[in-house]
Amino acid sequence: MIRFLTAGESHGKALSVIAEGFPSNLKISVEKINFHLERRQAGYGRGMRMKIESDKADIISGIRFNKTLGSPITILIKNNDWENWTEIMSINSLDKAIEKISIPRPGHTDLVGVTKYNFNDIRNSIERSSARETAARVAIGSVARMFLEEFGISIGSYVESIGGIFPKESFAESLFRNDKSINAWNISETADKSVVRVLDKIQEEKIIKKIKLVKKKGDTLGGTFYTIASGVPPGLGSYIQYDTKLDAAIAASFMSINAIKGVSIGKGFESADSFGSESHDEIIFDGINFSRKTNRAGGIEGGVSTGLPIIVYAAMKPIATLMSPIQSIDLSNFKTVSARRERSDFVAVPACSVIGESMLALVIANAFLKKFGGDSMEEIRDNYSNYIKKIVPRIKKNFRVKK
Ligand code: EPS
Repeated sequence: MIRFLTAGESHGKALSVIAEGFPSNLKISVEKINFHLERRQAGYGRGMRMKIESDKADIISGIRFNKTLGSPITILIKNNDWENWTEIMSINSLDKAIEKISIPRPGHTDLVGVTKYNFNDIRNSIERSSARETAARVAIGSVARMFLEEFGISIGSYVESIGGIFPKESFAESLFRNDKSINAWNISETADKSVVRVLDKIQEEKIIKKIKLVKKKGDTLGGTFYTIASGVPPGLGSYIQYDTKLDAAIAASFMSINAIKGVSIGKGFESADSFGSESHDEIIFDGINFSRKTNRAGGIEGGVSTGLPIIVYAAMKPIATLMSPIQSIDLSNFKTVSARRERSDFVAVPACSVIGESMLALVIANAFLKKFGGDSMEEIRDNYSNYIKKIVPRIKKNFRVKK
């Protein structure tokens, strides 16, 4: 189905992504890609780099007259900062010596990177492991969103906590109650109005205060965020194999985002402490469709989508680069030293939530194509509507329900 690869170093010339598997005749708006790229760059607590960059998608292949061709889609995102790094990131070897980095930062890929790839300069692993790479994922994730929007599926997110500061009342409870028809993108639009992407004003003020303090101290913060997909039909994913389960694919994709240390679906860890009667979602029939009284399962049962919103909760650890560094070892002399300081962000949880949206869009688009796949949008639309309108009639027929 959808396969994609990203390439590019943080301070290299550009980032790029090449994706295959999107059908033909999908309408593409470059403005929409740029809109999500801009959302990823935002958030209070980011460092100086985001003042240098202004990420824009440069489409190289796969699209003609604003529609996909079914051929590989390639998108480039220029690194504005590259101009300041042409020597350090030179493709060709230089006559002059370039300063090597020998002090690893705990929590970053510095030590594991040089260990694994046999480098004599930590710069070689910093560049690719940087979260800058996620701009390429957001670019292709935006294409996945445009695909999903054609079928009424929307994706959104908001930040639940930063530095342990939670809202007085969690909005997630209303998601689990399934008490209103949720449009995931509307949640995102509300979150986007906050500089830290939270839904609670008082919480926002407290978080900003804490980030200011952390900046002064030269420390960093992590946090948690919810990512939601609404309008997802029942039947995506499968319970047949470990690698066909939708929740497994979602968890893997979120874990692949830089600095993510925890992922759960629906009530997740909390459900481990509840009774079965308080954990599962009672089945109802509203006269037209099956639904549930609640959505504690987060829209997935047995690896298959239930038709209710998919709810993913993820935890991001604090950024590893500290201006008041913790202990490390200088690899050039094995002496105990403080870890290296380097320009970085203090908090990137708001950006991370936008990246979560992109990964969720890609995973759902992939599962959608697996179920309804065809070469063109028209073919997929037929497959989809045929399935949807026959769900209840088929159950009635199979179970011999009298009219
Ligand atoms: C990052 C370090 C910072 C971040 C970067 C991730 O960049 P720099 O080293 O250039 O100051 O700003 O994130 C991005 C550039 C981005 O686009 O998100 C790191 O070390 O992982």
